[in-house]
Amino acid sequence: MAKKIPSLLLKNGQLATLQDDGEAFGLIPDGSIIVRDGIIEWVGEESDRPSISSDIEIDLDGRLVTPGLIDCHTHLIFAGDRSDEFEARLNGVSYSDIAQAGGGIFSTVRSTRAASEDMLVQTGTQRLLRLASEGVTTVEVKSGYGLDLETECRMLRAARRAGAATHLDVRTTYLGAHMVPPEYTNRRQDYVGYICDEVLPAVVDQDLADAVDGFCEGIAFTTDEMDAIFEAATELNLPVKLHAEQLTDQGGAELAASHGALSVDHLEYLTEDGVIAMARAGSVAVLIPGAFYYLREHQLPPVELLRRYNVPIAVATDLNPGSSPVFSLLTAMNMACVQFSLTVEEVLAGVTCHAASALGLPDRGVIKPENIADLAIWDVARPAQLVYPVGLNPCSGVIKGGEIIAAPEGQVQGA
Ligand code: DI6
Ligand code: FE
Repeated sequence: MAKKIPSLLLKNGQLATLQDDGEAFGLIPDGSIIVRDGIIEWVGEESDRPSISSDIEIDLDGRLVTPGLIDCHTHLIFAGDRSDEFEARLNGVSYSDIAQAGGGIFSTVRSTRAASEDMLVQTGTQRLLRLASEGVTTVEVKSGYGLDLETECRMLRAARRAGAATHLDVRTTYLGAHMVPPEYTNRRQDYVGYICDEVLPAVVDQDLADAVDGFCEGIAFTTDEMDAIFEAATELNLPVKLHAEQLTDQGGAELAASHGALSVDHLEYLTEDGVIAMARAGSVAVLIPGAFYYLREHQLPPVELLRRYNVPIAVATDLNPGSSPVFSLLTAMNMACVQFSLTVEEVLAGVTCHAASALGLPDRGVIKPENIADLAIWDVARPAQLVYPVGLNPCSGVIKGGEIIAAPEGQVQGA
């Protein structure tokens, strides 16, 4: 029998609903939320609230409530450490040079191939809980540090198991096209064939992935190679997304858009044609300020063009051991404001409703009836206080699927 989730009333809160109702943040200044069976039943002004009985009441006492945050791009299942490369980069060696010398992603591939599934689950769980402490309730996790069938499946299973060990929802993405592995050097086409004919069908057979991704870059995969992989993914009914135009313009955004990609990610070198293609396809632009910061990039993503063509913008940590060892979505949000000049409202939409679209999850990211009751409660008076400091965590409560994971002290009554 399904577990009975008590009904909940959250009252006297400032609700940043993210509803598209003309109000900044979809804000309801004195609002309540009624949750039943893990689903939002009613949301609105406290004064309009229907009188209902609920098992548990939380008096928010003016606190801000947002949808549970969504980190829609991470590589948080990995083994090993790359602080040596961080040091080398400080001494002037570039990220691409390190990759071409067999380090970078290859270094993490060696460590991850040697790691047990249990070890990956354990470290992955810790990283998920770190994100969760800042109000994150849904996280996307990519493979891509195994590259062979066995390790890729181990990573995806570990991601799912780590999710199950926490209260978070984990969505998994198969990223076999991260790098051409050493055993396929000079046999690139064979590796693409291996992905399409062997790994992808096995991943689908074992139901391990919710989407397929690739790294379209001078040091990784070409648009033609990604085209073949996306064809194979589409045959198997898996949605696609792409790391594109991070270090150079390869036309990856157009390619991804032509396959109806859920999202195209990074995008520093995105052109206007790429923006137009994404707008037509409805692909979300996932911006990654952590990688921009760590790689000390100078080329900014074309935020003005994304706005002009109404391409939805999401923001993610890209949590990975190389280009973005960022274990905090609030920090990534701050970086997106400071480095990319996103507004507070854009950045909050970028980790809620637009991040949900980037994962193809229409049931979350907005506080509205019929959505899953994933909520974050914050000890702040204004949304800007979420992103203004670095290193402060004002999250004082989390509701996941109607269950209270944490709540402000002394504010819960009932049950
Ligand atoms: N782009 C990134 O930023 C990460 N992967 C990718 O394709 C970096 C992964 C790493 O450096 O380990
Ligand atoms: Fe990435």
